[in-house]
Formats: sequence, C-alpha cells, structure tokens
Amino acid sequence: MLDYSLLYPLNTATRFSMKLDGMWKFAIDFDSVGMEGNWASGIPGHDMIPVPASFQDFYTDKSIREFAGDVWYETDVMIPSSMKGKKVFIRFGAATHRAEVFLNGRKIAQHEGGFLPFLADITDSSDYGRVNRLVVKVNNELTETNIPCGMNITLSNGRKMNKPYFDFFNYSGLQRSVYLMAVPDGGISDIDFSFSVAASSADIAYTIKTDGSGSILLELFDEDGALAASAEGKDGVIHLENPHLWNVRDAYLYEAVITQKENGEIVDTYSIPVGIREVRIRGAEILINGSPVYLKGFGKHEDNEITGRGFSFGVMKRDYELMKWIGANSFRTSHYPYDEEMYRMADREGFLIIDEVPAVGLFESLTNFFDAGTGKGAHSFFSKPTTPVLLNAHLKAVEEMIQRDKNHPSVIAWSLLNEPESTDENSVPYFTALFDLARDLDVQKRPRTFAMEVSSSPTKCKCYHLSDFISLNRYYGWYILGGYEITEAEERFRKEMDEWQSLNLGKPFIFSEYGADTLSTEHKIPSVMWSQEYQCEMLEMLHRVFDSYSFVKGEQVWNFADFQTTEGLMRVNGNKKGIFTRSRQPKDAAYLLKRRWENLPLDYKSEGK
Ligand code: EVA
Repeated sequence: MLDYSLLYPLNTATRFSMKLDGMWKFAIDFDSVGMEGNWASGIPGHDMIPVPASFQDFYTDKSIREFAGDVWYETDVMIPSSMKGKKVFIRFGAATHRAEVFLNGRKIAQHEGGFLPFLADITDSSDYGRVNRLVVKVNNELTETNIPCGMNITLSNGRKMNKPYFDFFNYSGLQRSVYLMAVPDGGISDIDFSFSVAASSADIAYTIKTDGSGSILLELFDEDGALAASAEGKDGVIHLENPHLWNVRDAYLYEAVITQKENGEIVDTYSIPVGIREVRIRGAEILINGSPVYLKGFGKHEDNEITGRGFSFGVMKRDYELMKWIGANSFRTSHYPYDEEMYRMADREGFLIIDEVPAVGLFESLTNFFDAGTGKGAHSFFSKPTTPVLLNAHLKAVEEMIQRDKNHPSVIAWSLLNEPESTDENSVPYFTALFDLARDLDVQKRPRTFAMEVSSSPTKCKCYHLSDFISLNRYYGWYILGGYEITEAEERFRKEMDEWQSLNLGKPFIFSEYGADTLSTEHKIPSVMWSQEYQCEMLEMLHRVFDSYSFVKGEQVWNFADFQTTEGLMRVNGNKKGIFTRSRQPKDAAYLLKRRWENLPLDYKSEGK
C-alpha cells in the first residue's frame, strides 16, 4: 500500500496547493560527482531550465540530448508559517525515471518509476516562515529491472548511453508540475466510487478513507450546482432517480463535495468530479451504461517540439480539438500513464481512455518496433534472475496508476503491458500477478488487457486468456508485406483473423495499433511506401479487414502524431506514423479517417446490427 494519498491537488477551505513550476536551476552530472560534491545542498553553475519539461531538446549539444545518468534540479520554496500544524508535501507529477529529493540538504524522499506522481513529506523537515532549498536528483538510466525496459552502455569516451527497448525517445527530467501542498493532518486521503446503472436510476457506492476520525458528509451537486443527493458516513450507497449519466462524447459530471467534521468543526473538505457510468464486457461487446460502443481513435504519445514530454496545456487542448474534429472517441495512453490533466479533460469531453502502465520493452530488442512488428520474438524475457525485481516495480506502477486514475469516468480499461514477450510459459505467472492485482485494486472492476505484438499469435501466445478484451498491434502492409505486396498482406492478415475467429473466445477485439510511416512532404502516384497515398491505401485495406469480423470492436490507429524516437536507420528524425504531423497538422489520412469515423455509428457491429 502506498503511504501517501494520490488525490489530485486542490485548493479548498482546508487545503492549499501551489505550483512550483517555472525556471529552476539545473546541472548535468557528467562525471557522477554530485552526491560526493554535496549538490544535495546546492547545485553548481547558473544554468536555468523550465519545469515542467524534458531537458533534452533545449540544448545544442548532443552529449546533453543523449545524456544517461543524473541531472539535478534546484529551486527555493518559501514555506509559510501558516502551514505549521498541517501535513506539508512536495508533490511531483512525475520524475523520469527515478528521483531522490532533498530539502535543505537532507534527503526526504525517493521514488522509482517515471510516469506517476509521488509525494515528499516535508512536515517535519521544513523551515517554516523561511525560504527552503529544494533539490531533486533525477536519473534517466534504462535497465531491465524497471519499466520501461532498456539498457545502458558505456562508450569508449566514458560517457553512458541509453539503449531503449522501445520506440520513443527517452525524454526525461521533471516533465510534470511540482506542487507545494498543505493538507489537514488526519484528513481525507482516498475516495472510491463505483456505479450500478439501471433503466432510470443509479446506485453509487462510495468509500472514503481518512487518516483521522470524525464524521463524513458527502454531497452530490449537479452541473447547475443543485444538490442531487447526500449521504453520511465513510461508506454507503447513494440511490439516484433519473440520474444524468456520463456517456461517450456526451459527458456529464456531478461534483461530489466531501466534508469531514470533528466536534462540529470542519477538519477537511475535498471535491471531485463524478461521472456516473458503468463499463462492462458482455460477450464480444464493450458496453458503456449497457450500450455497445465501437472504439475509434489513437495510440498517442506525450511528445512535442522543444519541451519533449513536458506537459503543455496548449498541446493538450490542440490534441483534443483534433480528436473531436476527426470523429475519434477514445485513445490509449501508450506507453505510460499521461499527465493527470489529460484525464480531467477526457472526463469533460467524454473520451474513453485505455490507461497503460509504462510496461514497454519487456521484449529484449533494440529495434523492438521492427522485431515486434515482424514477429521476430526474443524468448524467455521473464525467466531472468532479475525478473522478480522487474515484477515488483511493475506491480508498484500498476498500483500507483490505479490509485491515481480510478475515479476518472473516462478511464474504461487498464492496459498492463505493451508488446511483451508472451509466448513462453514463464510469462504466465508474471502476467497473472499483474492481472490479479488490477482486479483487486479497482473497485470498478474495469476490463484489463495488454497490447499484443504479432508473434503473440492465436497458436503461440500463452497469456491472451487473461485479457478481458484482446488488443492487437498489427502492421500488415507495413513491417509485414508492405508496398506492392499489400494484397498478400491482406491475405495473411485475414488468415490470422480467421484463426482468432476459430478460437471462439467470445471476447471483443480491438486494434490497439496499426499504421504506416508517412512523410508529410511525400506525394506519389502510384503510391510508394512512405508517401501519403500509401498510408491511405494501407488504412483502407486494414479497415476492410476490420469490417469483415464482427468481434472487432475498435480501432486505434498508430499514431495520433509523428513523434521523436532514438535515431536509427528505420527512423527519419522520429516515427512518422502520425495521422497528424508533430506540429499537429493533418496528413491526407486524417481526412480518410474523418470520413470513416464520422460515419461509423457508436454501436457499430453491435449484436443484431
Ligand atoms: C511502430 N510499433 O513501429 C510502433 C511503435 C510502438 O512505435 C509497435 O508498440 O509495435 C510499438 O511503440 O511504429
């Protein structure tokens, strides 16, 4: 169990939170002298860098962009005397991939894993009423003992270099907001909601955890601010007649206001948006509030010019506008949980999210995307001496993700791995532990899945039975039989789909990836691979196949936008499978998808249709 609360930071009558974002002092520890040199008390030099942002793309020096090791951040924080008596924290939205935190030279926290929040408790170490020095050491080395997996090598000049087993640039640093927060000692620490929706009513089961005592009042307000229901006690069920349900691209959010009182005095208050909706899998259907849905959308990345994986409200806004324009209704947070703001906006906009833990590269290969796309599997990734350490880190990330994201109505499923090696018996206990944990922790019992590469075939994969719906990443027409051989690709693809069909799994399938690298500058008639024409031809072929199998209940094209990767022979300054360019302008395929998705009904291929 986590020993801190992952509730989103808010200002309420009893809580205070302030972003510490801005320009921070920054130093790169090229010679690994920071710890010995006591940089924890103050880092050398005068360089300043924005937080949040990836550090890599600001500089003109390649040894910075490619740096593997420790980078140090420092800022001064005034901790007001008025915070005395509260629990005081520094909350990091993420530190990629691991961090140690120091306040006034003393170590106060550490965290492993680069895409989920953590808190440093500074209640007892703060110098109240004074400026306190906050220093963070962030390490970005890839290993096989944490996710995402990779390795690092040492070059002959002594410099380290990361070798990811995945196809996105290893952006790192403080890429999400940092908060100073003060919350009441003994206040509200966790909230769970689950819903059961009937024809004209809904039951909302809730549990509220506090670190102290006192009575709890929960009030549910509708979007007009009118009180819709209330309940007393730490847990219970609220019955609502004629509830306004949260639906796909038709969101409705109530606001739950929770008040904790002791001896008549308010000790804490917290509020949280509540979307009443139920997610279920029934046979080969994905149901939201009992109605079948067909997923249309993308695998995405957090990726942007200059700030890399640093969160930007502007980029997020543009991405949602483009997803609405094209007629999408969903996305997968490939290949890591995104900034919390993405989910808050999905809640408002009615998008469906498959939330993915950062488990990518569990398949030993430096050209993973190619080997996975063609089926050249490495074997026995899960029988190494280090596997138990990896599994622990992976389970912890699953726990943190569910803890953080469980109350978002937009989150409809958990993706527990992307393209792992799954054809070896040793993968079974590893996967089972993840799937069991997700089921245990999620009160809403959302469906669980993992994205399968092509060697995870109907005959070879040992783990697909664990998935509540099957997610296939398939590159027929690109890595497999691309170009003029596209006709063979279609045949090969149909053959695989027939094999899946003959298993009669009675589960929904979605395509969690399919796509072609395409340069926005290339046009060619007749088409060649990499031209915009080819991307459209290939998508048409794949869609034709999707359309002929009734159990296919969704398509999430790879990728929403072009994105940065490690340099290499297969990548032209990044992966170009975007439907939009990296600067978020449409390629031709965007119009093709818009036509298709605007015409596919939400209940496309539902039984009886
Ligand atoms: C690709 N293929 O080759 C994609 C990768 C992605 O970017 C995959 O899941 O199989 C991966 O990360 O373009």
